[in-house]
Amino acid sequence: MNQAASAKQRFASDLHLALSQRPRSVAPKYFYDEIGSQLFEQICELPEYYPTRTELALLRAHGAEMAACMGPHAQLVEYGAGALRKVRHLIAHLDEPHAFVPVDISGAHLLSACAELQQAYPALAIKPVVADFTQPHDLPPRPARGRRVGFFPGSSIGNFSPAETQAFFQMTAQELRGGGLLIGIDLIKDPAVLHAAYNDAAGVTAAFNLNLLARARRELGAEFDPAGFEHSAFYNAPQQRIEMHLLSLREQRFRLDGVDYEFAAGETLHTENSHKYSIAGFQAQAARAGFRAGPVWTDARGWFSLLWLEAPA
Ligand code: AVI
Repeated sequence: MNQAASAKQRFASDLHLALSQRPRSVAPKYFYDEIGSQLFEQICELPEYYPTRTELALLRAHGAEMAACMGPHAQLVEYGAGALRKVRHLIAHLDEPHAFVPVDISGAHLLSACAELQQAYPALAIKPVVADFTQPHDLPPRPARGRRVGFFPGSSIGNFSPAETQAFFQMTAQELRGGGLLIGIDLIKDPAVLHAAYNDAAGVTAAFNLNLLARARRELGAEFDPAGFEHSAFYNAPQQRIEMHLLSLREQRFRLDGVDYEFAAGETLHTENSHKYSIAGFQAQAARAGFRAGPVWTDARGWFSLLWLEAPA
């Protein structure tokens, strides 16, 4: 079976599983087909969605200090690399970097982003790794002189479950031992700000969420009435997270591969959690995997932070 066919089969079996359980819940990775990835790019530009521009401003203002934490001759590994826009603010300040190693599951996008980056930094050794970084993967050998360091921006960690978060810390503490990790996190704040960020006036986040169902129709031939579902996003204060759901507006049937799934009015398919953190709480979670807290950079409103975490040898 080729890669596309096996990805399609995994989507189908995960969706069957999601629809069979109560409460119904599916992994947010299924947002990101071509259309979903474009919608996410648009979300990052929305006036209400502050994380991307806040993190970029921190990188612009403090990239030199962050690069200094990484040290000379560093091998910089970016997890889930995407368009490679943010990392430029580190690369520009790194002292004779050994190599840049972006790790991403989407090979075609990764390679075209690397080609663009290479034009801006012709002398930089770029060694892309096409892999799911949450699964066991190989990296190029460690640098002889500098340290191996990591970069995980965007508060992407916020979309992980607590178990996945701990697994990520365990994996990176090992992979980056003797180096460190620079990680972006979205902070706990006024729920009204969070609500606006995930319920934008232009309806882009709604389209992003609903694209998961549209994708099931396009790719898997799922049969349902798209008008029967609505985007729902709210702050769950006890769990300190935004939850996104697809809300069934009435009693209806969703058919996948000839199997009928009944939705009651008001029933949801839970599509994403986006955890929000306190700095101390996040550092405590990382410490359980052995990371030691280092410098922290936060914007004036206290909405977003980049944290340096040292990984002991
Ligand atoms: C990718 N991730 C960090 C985004 C977030 O804010 O949790 C995904 C997103 N979902 C809705 N808007 C943006």
